[in-house]
Amino acid sequence: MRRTRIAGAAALLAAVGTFTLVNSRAEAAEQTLQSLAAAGGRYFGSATDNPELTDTAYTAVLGGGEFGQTTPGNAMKWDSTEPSQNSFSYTKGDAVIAFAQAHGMKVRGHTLLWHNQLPGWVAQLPAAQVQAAMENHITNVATHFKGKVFAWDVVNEPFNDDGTYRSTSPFYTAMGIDYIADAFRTARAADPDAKLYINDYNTDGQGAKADAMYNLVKTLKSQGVPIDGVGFQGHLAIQYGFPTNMQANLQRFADLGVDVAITELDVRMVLPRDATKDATQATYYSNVVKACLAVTRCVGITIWDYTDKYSWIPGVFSGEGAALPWDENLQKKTSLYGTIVTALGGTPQSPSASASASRSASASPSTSTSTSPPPAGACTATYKITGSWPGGFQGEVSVAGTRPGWTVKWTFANGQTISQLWGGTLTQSGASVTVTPASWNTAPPATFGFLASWNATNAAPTVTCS
Ligand code: 9MR
Repeated sequence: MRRTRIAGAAALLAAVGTFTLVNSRAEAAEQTLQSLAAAGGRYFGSATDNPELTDTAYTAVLGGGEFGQTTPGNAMKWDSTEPSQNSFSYTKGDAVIAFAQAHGMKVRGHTLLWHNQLPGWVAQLPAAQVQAAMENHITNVATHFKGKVFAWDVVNEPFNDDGTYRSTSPFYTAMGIDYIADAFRTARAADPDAKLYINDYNTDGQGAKADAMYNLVKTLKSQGVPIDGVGFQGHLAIQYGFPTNMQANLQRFADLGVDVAITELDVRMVLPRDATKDATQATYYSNVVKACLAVTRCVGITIWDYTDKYSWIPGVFSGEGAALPWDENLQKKTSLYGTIVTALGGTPQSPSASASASRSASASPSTSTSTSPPPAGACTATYKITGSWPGGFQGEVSVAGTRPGWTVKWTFANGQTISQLWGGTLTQSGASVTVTPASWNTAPPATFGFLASWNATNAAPTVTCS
């Protein structure tokens, strides 16, 4: 119905305007991985896990502004959320969501369907009951976290390294490859707003496994299966070489009409570290960041936790590790971090500059007496009319910058009234509109949309973000 009206009124698509107002705090904003990624319209995130959330030195960095996104490493997996059939537990996932919301980070749901970390009862189900159990699991978990995650890894790791399907997946065994389309459709029905991803490792560069994933995504798209994105885990190791043509590989997926994301980046090495290995590792990180930035539809980068203290690597690959930008003592690896900053388009701060900054802060206590410091960061908002028909129009506002918990305001000049808004909370009083983010949408880059009425004139207003 609305589509007809939009098409019929194409001629009225006047006043499509874009107005941007840059908050003056921009210059003062601290440079972080997230602020640099956000300046390019992307997020920079770190995975986390529940046991670590009690480590206050760890959480100070995780929630301290470096990261605008997090992925729970284990909390939302099947063994955690449905340990016995139809008995659901969300305590761990809710704890990660609560931390993220308190620190302006958005959350990637991970993962609805995986052959690992399945409770024993799933493997014991008769084949005829697997589909119903799978759909029940996805429906319950995605419904619980609806509005709190911006994306889901719906299907995780469907392929073997040679590009064949994993026969160890009970879903594949019971349903064949149809389980994948069914999982996506079930997830979409439960949470229509979350971006739905398929996610795998060793697909970062071109090769048999990436080709298999490419062909699958192409088929799913052609069948109208609701898939929005492809996650490239990015578990790299310097001894195995950098993935082949990573940027071109990401781009060919994007060209299928899906988003892409680097979802679990880490770069391990055979221990001990040395200067040569560190330099190779830094190049790998830099190449991944640059590959993502070069692909418009690459929406963000997540490292698989930020510190070697909590990395999964040493427990799985004996004698390997040192894979992350912070070491096991939670100290930033200055050179690696600086390389990532540079790849993101920033300028590494010299250690002496930051040391003198903290010295001068402690030398003038009057500057640190405020008990509630001003919220960090700056933001910009861009208003767009995306469709218009007689009496009505649809709009979209994108928020960029570094400010978690943004507020966007404008004043309509022609009596327009919003009837419905998604992605945020609306207050419209006469002509003035104020929008604050939905809980899952607090960290830029963020978008919200709305439907509104108009008459005669529909000028795009000047929008502010604070
Ligand atoms: O980081 C996760 C680790 O704590 C778990 O023990 C492990 C169990 O398989 O899963 C880790 O995360 C994996 C992720 O869910 C999927 N891709 C590979 C990751 C590393 O194994």
